[in-house]
Amino acid sequence: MNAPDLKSTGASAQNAASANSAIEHTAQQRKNYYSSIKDQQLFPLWEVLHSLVPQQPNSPCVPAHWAYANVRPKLIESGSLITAQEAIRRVLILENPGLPGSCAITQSLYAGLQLILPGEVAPAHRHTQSALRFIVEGEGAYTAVNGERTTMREGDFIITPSWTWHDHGHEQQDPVVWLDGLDIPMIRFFDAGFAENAARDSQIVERAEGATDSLYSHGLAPVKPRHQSATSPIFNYPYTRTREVLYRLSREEAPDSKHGYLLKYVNPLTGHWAIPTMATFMQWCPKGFASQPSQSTDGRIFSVVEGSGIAKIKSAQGQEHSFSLAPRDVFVVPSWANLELIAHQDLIVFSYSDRPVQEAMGVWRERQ
Ligand code: 1HN
Repeated sequence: MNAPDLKSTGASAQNAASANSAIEHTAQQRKNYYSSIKDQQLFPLWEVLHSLVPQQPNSPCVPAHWAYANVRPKLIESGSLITAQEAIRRVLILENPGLPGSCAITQSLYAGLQLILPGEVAPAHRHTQSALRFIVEGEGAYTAVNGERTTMREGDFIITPSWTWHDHGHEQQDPVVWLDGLDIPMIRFFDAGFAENAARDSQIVERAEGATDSLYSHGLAPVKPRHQSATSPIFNYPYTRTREVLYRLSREEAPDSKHGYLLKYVNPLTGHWAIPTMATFMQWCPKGFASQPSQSTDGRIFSVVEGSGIAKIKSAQGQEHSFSLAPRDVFVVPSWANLELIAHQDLIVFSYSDRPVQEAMGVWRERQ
């Protein structure tokens, strides 16, 4: 249909002008009305409906990359400025540039790089936030959970379940660095945070190292578990074993077109995710592999373990990023962004996300 030519007659020009002034009048009336209800904490839904219920995820979280070569010198420098004891936890927070002031890497998750030096202790405490530790550099530090220590080695995935006592220490040679992943923003959202300091800095060791994990890591479990918890009873999933399982998988099948060889860490008692609020994965893209784009509603945080390559990320708003990946780098892929992984050398990456929570709510989606 053709638009009417408003300039063709004087009458229709006049009609248009009066229509415009009517629109302006209504707009002004509405504005006055909005001002009049503001003091009562009342707001018109019709002005914000589309942004409250977007047609697809439109996260303020942006793709971001922390090259370890840049972060490491600053992290080591922090070691000469403050002790682990004084800091409680000597961590550089990885904050998403799209979420300033939030201490969050995605809307629901926290990430930081923690440094512990030989001879240091990070004192015992507990909180309702769950934590994962992904060991990035060094070995020989330990973390203690509920009276049992486990030694940290590169690539190990270690769990601190909600409300368990935990402290870290280091009695060996070199600096140890790990990635902390916590559900801090999620717990903040629910206003469900509690925390407590222990009476002593280091917990008394109550069991031999490996005692708990050996009960649950062989397809067997005590019929009466010591603790009932939604979190896996295994608290260290060692990299040597994870790497072996990745290799076994590669002997069984071709790589998935989107993910290469992808493993999830599971709670052996339930078969579900190891941590109830955070899904954790290890993934191997063989040398020369270029993935199809993957897209899901869970924002994903990655830590490069081995190899090199490129992460091509296209945000839900259409901005494109290309991050060159080296071991120990961290990068974040926001909800509903497209990720393509290109492996120049065999690329092994750990990742975590809030997928278990989205699944429990029935809202998790991926692009088929
Ligand atoms: C925490 O307890 C640890 O135990 C790490 O290593 C990071 C960030 C915020 C609050 C508590 C840890 C943390 C944290």
